[in-house]
Amino acid sequence: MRIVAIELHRVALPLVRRFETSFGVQTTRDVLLVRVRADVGDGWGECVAGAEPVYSSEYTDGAEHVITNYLAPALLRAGSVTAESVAQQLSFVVGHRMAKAALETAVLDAQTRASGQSFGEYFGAVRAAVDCGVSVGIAPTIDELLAEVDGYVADGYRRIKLKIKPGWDIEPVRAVRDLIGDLPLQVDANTAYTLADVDRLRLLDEFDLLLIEQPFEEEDILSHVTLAAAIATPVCLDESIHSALIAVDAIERGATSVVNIKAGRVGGYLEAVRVHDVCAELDVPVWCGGMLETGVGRAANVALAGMENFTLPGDTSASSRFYADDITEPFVLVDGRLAVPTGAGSGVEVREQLLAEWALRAPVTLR
Ligand code: SMG
Ligand code: MG
Repeated sequence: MRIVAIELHRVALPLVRRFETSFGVQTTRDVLLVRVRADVGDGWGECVAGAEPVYSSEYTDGAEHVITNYLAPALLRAGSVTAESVAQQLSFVVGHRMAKAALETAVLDAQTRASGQSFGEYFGAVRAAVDCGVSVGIAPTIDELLAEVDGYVADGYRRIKLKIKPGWDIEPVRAVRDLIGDLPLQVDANTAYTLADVDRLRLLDEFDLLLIEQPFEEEDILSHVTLAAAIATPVCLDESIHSALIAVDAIERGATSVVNIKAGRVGGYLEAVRVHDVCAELDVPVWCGGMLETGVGRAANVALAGMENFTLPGDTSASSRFYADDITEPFVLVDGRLAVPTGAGSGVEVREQLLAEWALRAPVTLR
């Protein structure tokens, strides 16, 4: 295809409840949506970067800057672009995977809409609906945490994930385990611990958790190797996994026995599929992470999670987990699952009216 224009939309969505993690409290999502206008038709992509560089080095304004000044001009100049060519065409820019992923996804959406193929078909999804988990933030009190978890159990979620940090770990996990019985439970530390905490983290073994996600900092594969050898709970990397190459390295070194796959973190869905594939070859199960996506990103995540080796429930919750309404038709949980969209491309439509209503500013068009 030939790309005629690239539109950058900035939209603010209030969260239905505060979301606290070890790196801060979020009450709204400031999202960058990208529309590629091509000779074959349009496509949408969502940039998963947060408003501030406190979770990942990428953040929304930074992503918009690198897209405006480097990535979009390269694709607009390229002449011919396909979803399969984007990564190579953008490889002159180091890093900025979330920004690159947004563009690649928009190109993939345009390409597959034009050919009539769904994202699920393109990725090789083998299931029509995916098991869904929910990620639960740090709460002001254990009682408030239990009330929130109770609501998600009533909604039908098939797995609970608790955010933990030093000072909010053993007690909340014990209370939630007592509340939910044998419903699958896992924890996510978002890099809040150090090797000095190994004895504390070992106390989690008693709660029969599916996994502990990213206890140590992103660059520190070695400490995860040490922890994995010291505790029974499986260690799962999230922030550290920037590519299929790193996934293989971390698995072979014994740092991770389960992998959280997020397309934004690895530079797009094509690389996410490769991470899935290398993990499958190494017999390592994967699950789909979440970045509080709107329906645009959620649709693609659910399609990805339809692949064979996504054997654990993902952070693919319903739109209502974070938002009162969604920028696309909302994703609704049915029996603890979300249906993989079957329409061409991502299979969802951006509601232009809401896009205009929720806009932080007028869209920018790059040509
Ligand atoms: O989309 O359901 C979701 C959020 C899941 O907890 C979630 N994501 O580290 O896994 C993670 C966090 C990162 C998001 S906070 C920026
Ligand atoms: Mg995580």
